[in-house]
Amino acid sequence: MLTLFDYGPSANCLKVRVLLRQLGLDHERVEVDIFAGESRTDAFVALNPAGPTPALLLADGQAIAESNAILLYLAESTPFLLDDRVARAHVHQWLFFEQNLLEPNVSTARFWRLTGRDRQRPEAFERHFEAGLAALRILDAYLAGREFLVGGRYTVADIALYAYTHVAHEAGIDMSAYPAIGPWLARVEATNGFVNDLKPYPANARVPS
Ligand SMILES: N[C@@H](CCC(=O)N[C@@H](CS)C(=O)NCC(=O)O)C(=O)O
Repeated sequence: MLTLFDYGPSANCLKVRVLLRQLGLDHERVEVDIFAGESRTDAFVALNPAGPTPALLLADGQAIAESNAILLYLAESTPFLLDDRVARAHVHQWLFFEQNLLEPNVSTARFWRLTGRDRQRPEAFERHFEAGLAALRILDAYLAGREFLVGGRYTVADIALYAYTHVAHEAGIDMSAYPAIGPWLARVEATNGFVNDLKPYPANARVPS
C-alpha cells in the first residue's frame, strides 16, 4: 500500500492526488499540518530531508519526495509518461520549468496574497508577481495551437503545470492576458478521472492583519 503524506491546500500535493486517482492506485492519505510544524518533525524529515509535503511512502518502506519526482515515479510505464526519449526529455523540461520559474513565483505570490504576507513584504511580493507573469507568458505562448504540453497527449507535464496555473488568478493575476491557458486548463480537467480537491488555506496559515 502507498501512503501519501499530504497537505490539502497544497497544489504540489494536488498533483500527486490527481495522478493517484487517475491511475486508480489504492493509497492511504496522511494529512500533515504544515503550519503546526508537522512537516519538520524528525519522523517527517526521515521521509523528506528537505521538509515539505508531499512525500510518498512505498510499501517496502522507501520514501520519495518532491512532487514532480513522485509524478515521474508513479507514471513510469503508464500512458502519463512518453516512451520516446526526446518526448520524455520534454516532459522533464516542463517539470523543471514548473519548479524553477512558475511554482516559486506564482505559488508564492498566491500564498502571500491569500494569507496576508503580501502586506508584510510588498517589494518581494511584486518580484514574485512579475516573475510569475513572465512564466505564464512562456506557458501561454507554448500552448497556443497545442492540445497538451508534450506529444499531443496528456502527461504528467500537464498535471504539474496545471497545479499552480489554475489558481494563478488568486495571486491577483489577470488570466485574460493568457488566452491559450484557459482552454488548456479545461482540457486537463476533462481528462478521465480528473478531480481537483484543492482545499482553501486554513486560519493557521494566515498572518494577523
Ligand atoms: N519542490 C517541492 C515544494 C513542496 C512545497 O513547497 N510544499 C509545501 C506545501 S506547497 C510544504 O509542505 N511546506 C512545508 C514545509 O516546507 O515544511 C515539491 O514540488 O514537492
